[in-house]
Amino acid sequence: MKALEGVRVLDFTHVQSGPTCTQLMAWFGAEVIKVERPGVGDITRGQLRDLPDVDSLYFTMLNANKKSITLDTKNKGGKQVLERLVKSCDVLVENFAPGALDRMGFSWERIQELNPRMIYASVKGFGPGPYEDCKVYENVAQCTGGSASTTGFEDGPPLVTGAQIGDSGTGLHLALGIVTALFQREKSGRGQRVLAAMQDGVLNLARVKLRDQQRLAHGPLKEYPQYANGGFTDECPRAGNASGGGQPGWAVKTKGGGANDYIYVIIQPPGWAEYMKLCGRAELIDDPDWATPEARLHKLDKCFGIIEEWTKTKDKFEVMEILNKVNIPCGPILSMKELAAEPSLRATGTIVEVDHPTRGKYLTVGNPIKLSDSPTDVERSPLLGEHTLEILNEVLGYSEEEIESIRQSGAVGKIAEPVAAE
Ligand code: CAO
Repeated sequence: MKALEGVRVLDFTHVQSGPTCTQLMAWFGAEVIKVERPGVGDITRGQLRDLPDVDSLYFTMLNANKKSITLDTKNKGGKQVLERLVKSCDVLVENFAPGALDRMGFSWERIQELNPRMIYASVKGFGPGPYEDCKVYENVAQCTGGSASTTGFEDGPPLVTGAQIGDSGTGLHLALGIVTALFQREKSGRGQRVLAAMQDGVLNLARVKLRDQQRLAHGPLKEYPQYANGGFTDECPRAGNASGGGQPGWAVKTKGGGANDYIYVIIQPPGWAEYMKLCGRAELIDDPDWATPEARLHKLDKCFGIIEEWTKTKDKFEVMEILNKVNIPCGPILSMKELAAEPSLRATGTIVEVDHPTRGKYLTVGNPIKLSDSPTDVERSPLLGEHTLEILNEVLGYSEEEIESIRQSGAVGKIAEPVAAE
């Protein structure tokens, strides 16, 4: 028995933010029915393809464990099927452009009429306000949520991060909203609206930077490189690789000189003596110009420079081993190539190999949240419309004659051939 078994999700999501949320729900055991436009499907099926005529990794890595039904929801017959789906699902998740579902004829009021227990969850770019009608993609959210203005080096442009905090981050926020609403429904019997705006989600993840904006009014941010190098304006600056916490940190080079031959090191007060012993600079352990955190604050670049002279003589894994032995936290900069090959991530199911009927084997990131009583089995993503007949018949209870008339109406497009069992 899985944690969300018995919960049926009408998955009206596309691209990344919404699919992240419904994929997680599927991994926790919900039955996720992805509704896609006939002939086209989720736009990501065809985006950034690495193989011709095969669902892209973009799609396959975000839509595991789901079923796919094709449905033209602007067609009269399609709307009728959608109504039946709304009545038979617990949760509707969508991330269309603002107003798209209303234009389809499925406003929140209408959904409540059809199914008062429905949880109607949306990702939008912005919450209510001047930008609420805007379409938004990942990097737009990173820029409008405060991440880009605080990422990068002090003398460089704002930077977006590789982690998809706007899309996948907001999908995670939405998933928490949905399960919370399901929990409340246990007591109230009613569904509710759940909204996760991407700007809000990014700002939530950049919370410490709003902390620093307010600290700035009361003096310089001593852990930022600007404290030694130059000064501050009245806006929270970009901190380069400085630690976001209370202890100074930086990425220093290691042996090899490759793009990812770096390790992130942190100087906590008890670690100073250990570092200086390793670096052959024991004379700095008790030198008042170096011995205390206050004395080091003005010359953190020099401190990390001394450490780097030592780390450059070892590879990043050796440095990690040596520093952890003396209780110094650090993190090698791991490339995607290294992560994909990491046996411990395979062993825990965080990286999973999946087989797909047209693509063959591929790697995906499995469920990063582990429940002791609800294990995750990662299954391949569905082909476009693969479960159309099954859903019409087994979930919605349409007879064969009714299905034939739905087909004739053009509501479901061309029905896919059944896929041979793997
Ligand atoms: N049958 C018929 N029509 C369908 C359909 C179906 N099964 N599924 C979708 N459509 C229609 C929608 O109703 C909409 O029609 P209208 O414009 O006439 O109302 C149309 O397809 C396009 O939907 P869209 O506007 O959402 O798509 P887009 O490519 O223009 O915009 C995006 C994409 C992501 C910018 C926009 O959806 C958005 O801002 N979403 C909210 C924020 C978000 O999630 N962004 C993250 C995207 S990356 O994860």
